[in-house]
Amino acid sequence: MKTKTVPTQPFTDQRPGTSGLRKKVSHFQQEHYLENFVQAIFDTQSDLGGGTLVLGGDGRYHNRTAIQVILKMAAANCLSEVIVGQGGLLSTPAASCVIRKYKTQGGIILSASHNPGGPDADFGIKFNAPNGGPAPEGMTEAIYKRTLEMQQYQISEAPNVDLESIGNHSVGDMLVRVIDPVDDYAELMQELFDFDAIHSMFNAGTFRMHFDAMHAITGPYASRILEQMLGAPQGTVINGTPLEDFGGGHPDPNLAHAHEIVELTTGFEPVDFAAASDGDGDRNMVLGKNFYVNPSDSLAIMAANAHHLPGYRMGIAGIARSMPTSQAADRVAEAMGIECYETPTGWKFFGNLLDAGKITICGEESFGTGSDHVREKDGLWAVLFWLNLLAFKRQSVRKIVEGHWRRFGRNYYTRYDYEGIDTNDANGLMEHLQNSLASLPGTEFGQFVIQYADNFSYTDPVDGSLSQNQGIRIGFSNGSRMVFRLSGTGTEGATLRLYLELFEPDPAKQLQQTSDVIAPLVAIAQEVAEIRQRTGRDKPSVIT
Ligand code: VG1
Ligand code: CO
Repeated sequence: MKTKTVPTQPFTDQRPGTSGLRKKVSHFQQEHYLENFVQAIFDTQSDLGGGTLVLGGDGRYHNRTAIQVILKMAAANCLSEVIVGQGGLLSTPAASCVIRKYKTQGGIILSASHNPGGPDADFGIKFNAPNGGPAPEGMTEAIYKRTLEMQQYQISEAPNVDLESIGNHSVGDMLVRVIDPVDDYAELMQELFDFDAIHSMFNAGTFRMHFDAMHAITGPYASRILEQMLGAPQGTVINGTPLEDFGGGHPDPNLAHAHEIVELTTGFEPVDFAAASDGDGDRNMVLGKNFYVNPSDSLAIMAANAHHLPGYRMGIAGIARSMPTSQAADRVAEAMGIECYETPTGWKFFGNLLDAGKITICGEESFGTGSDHVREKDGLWAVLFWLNLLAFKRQSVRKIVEGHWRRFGRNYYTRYDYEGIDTNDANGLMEHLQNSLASLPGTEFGQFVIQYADNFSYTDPVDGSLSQNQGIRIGFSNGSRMVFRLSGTGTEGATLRLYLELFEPDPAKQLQQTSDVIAPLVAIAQEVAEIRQRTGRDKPSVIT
């Protein structure tokens, strides 16, 4: 095999964000752009030389091209083996599962997750460590530093690999093992959940559900597991064929973008249960009949009920939630006498806690929940968790959630996203908040009195690493809270996220409209952050 050394120049914009490097496809198509980043991974992860890499993506436009490039670079960088999902497909949680199961030296996942796909949309790449989880900050910083000094990369001149045929292939001396992308993941799910109980629930014929794969990666996984293994009727999975542009949609499972599945839970003959996942299969939205489960509540409910399910029968060691996620999980942890850790946004911060056995269940408000079974959030896992819980409790989704509120209190919660605002305006708003922190405590807005205001920083309890500047928190004496932060996954301008939360312990007041309850906090947020004046926006672009 001939190997080429290609001269290149550094790009200065390859610092990974919340979850890898995400840019427009056209940006990735610049000569050497992808190659530089991949070479930086190989240069900094010395165990990959002579080792095994897992490779796959969510099937979006540019996935196949990128996979062929990475395979040739892997061979030229002396890897001994690459495990690839058939067709270049692997959901993010499945990639994590495969990395762990075959004890590889890491994985490269090609995805921009919930961002739209297609020639004019987004692409992304991230490295996952040998524990199966997203590279921690120290690692992503090392990769970024390396990109800044990149002068050359290695690539083999071998022909493309046939990604369609399962089995062994090669690029020069390197083995390329094309695997079924679903098999290992499906096997793991069988170990965690009571498939017989779920099967019986479908068999009884009275329980109806739909799953919306949003033309993204979870189609093949959901069809195999829900329809073939668990006996759900054919057609349970909708939009199940992965498309390079996700059918022109926005594969983000929330009330704004996944309206097709929401409509199946409302209106004429609503189904009992519905769910959707995102572009790369790590997010989930869960719905009952005429009922939406807030992701923060979902995390708390999972933590409170995990011990009912086979994979978690021994109980859970602890819980973690990202900082902006509601404090519903904290109340469960308190009741169970276990720890609830508050981490910065992004799954990479859960890795150490999971590895150290400090937590079993973790999640984020952004439709992400997961456990120690892999090191990524896991959309279909969450759906199976809920299905198993429904089969066990024989109650509706609404009953389960309302019962949880009665027991633990309800954390009313909502998130406002102001997308595509001017970067300078966004930075100005955050700076203004930062400068107000000292003067805010004690300020009264009607019954709301600010108790604390800070910029969240996190010291990892396992390795002591410090992550600063992770978002502005403003807490009130009645337990309410608001959080401001800028997104680290967007590819256009800036996105301001405002997270609002109000705690209601009184069961008689737990069944109100979230928007009504949260309204006073919206007004306070506007006043404190001067959102309208600084961004020119009267209202958010997305409310979840
Ligand atoms: C968003 C979410 C965050 C999530 C991240 C990756 O990040 O808020 O909770 O971990 O996306 O999810 P940000 O920086 O835009 O707020 V995924 O499914 O896009 O990999
Ligand atoms: Co995702």
